[in-house]
Amino acid sequence: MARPVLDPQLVADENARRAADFARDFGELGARLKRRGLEVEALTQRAQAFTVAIPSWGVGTGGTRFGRFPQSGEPRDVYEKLEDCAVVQQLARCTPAVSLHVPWDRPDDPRRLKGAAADLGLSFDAMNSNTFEDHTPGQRSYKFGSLTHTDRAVREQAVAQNLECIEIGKAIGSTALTVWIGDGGNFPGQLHFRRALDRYLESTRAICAALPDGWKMYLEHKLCEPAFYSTVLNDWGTSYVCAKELGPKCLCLVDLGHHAPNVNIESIVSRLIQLGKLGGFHFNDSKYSDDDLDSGSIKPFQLFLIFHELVGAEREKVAGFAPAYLLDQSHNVTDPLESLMSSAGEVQRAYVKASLVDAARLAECQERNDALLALQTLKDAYETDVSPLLAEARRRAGGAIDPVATFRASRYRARCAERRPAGKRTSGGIV
Ligand code: AOS
Ligand code: ZN
Ligand code: ZN
Repeated sequence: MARPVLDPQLVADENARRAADFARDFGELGARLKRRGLEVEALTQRAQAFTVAIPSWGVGTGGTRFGRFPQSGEPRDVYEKLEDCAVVQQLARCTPAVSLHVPWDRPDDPRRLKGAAADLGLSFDAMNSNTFEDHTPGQRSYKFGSLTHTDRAVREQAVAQNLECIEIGKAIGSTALTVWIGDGGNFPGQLHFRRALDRYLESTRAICAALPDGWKMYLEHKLCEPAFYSTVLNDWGTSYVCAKELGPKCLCLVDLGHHAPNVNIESIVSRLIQLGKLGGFHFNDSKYSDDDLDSGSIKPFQLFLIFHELVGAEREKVAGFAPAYLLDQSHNVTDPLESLMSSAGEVQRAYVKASLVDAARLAECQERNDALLALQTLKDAYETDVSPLLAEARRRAGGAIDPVATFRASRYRARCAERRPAGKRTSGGIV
């Protein structure tokens, strides 16, 4: 049994206050869905089965290069981060796993960390290596790259860091490694594009060779930042070519903020599914670039269309299709726990809404080239408010009908501020 961080009675009381209105809303949604031939019970069970992981770096306040505004009561170490993740899971009930970032959250005793997580009812998702900044005094610098650096010794150091991640991951029960590098150039001519990619392949091949059986390695491409002229793994096509070259353990990871403006991400997702190389997602939202805003806050229809591709692949039982889902956001102006709870709900919402699509009718529209009715078919699903169904999925699992309101009622952050005095510098979110 997981040790609850918040008093379960408080959650029950908050739910009881909302019970009457909620029951009416859930009943009405059930009736509406039934008229369309959809079963609310089956959909609620689908919602309950859906999960998205939380990044260990997401529970600290994030920032930009112009600064960070920490709030009181932030977690000061990886154990307090786990406690915060457990609060998100207790209320949202679709975030049972944590994705660990090394060295930001390097555990001194991985087995103890695994035990602490299990005590809170949490497990570990993909490991994340960090070779995009210098963190250990005396180590070789990543200023001009890591896995693709011109200096072999720097590349070897970066490979070794990834191997350390795998070792920690083995001890805490993870089965995947996500590799994102900041390697690239700020000036035309700075990098020899082909040689840099050759070095990337050489380094990632060495990492791949160390993956235990049953493990996956996810390659995360990114168009720009911190390098602003070119990056080595710049787009999904390059990522696909590398993943194919590296073999079956290696797959592509799509971070929604890592593409050129207006790129059709859902079509990229469908390509990777078709090519058998879709490994997973970093969910967030953006207006301009890698803004790392809350999922579903800017382009919820895009998120729905991405899930339309994912649910379609699930429905059609595409071989080997089992993508990993993670939130990758920077919470600069909100309480990170509130953002994580509501973002997890938005991703789950997109999944459930995509499950409402009348696939047979859509296929017919596509055959007849009926563009207008095809869009209408998608919109029928997208415009259905499934909020009561999501709330029911949480309630049944012991979570909150309204997670953010319940979190505020718990005064968790204020209580953390008392027991987590500032002083010790905490590693925040993404800065
Ligand atoms: C960077 O832009 C990538 O999205 C990374 O996946 C992630 O944000 C990072 O590993 C956390 O620092
Ligand atoms: Zn990412
Ligand atoms: Zn990013």
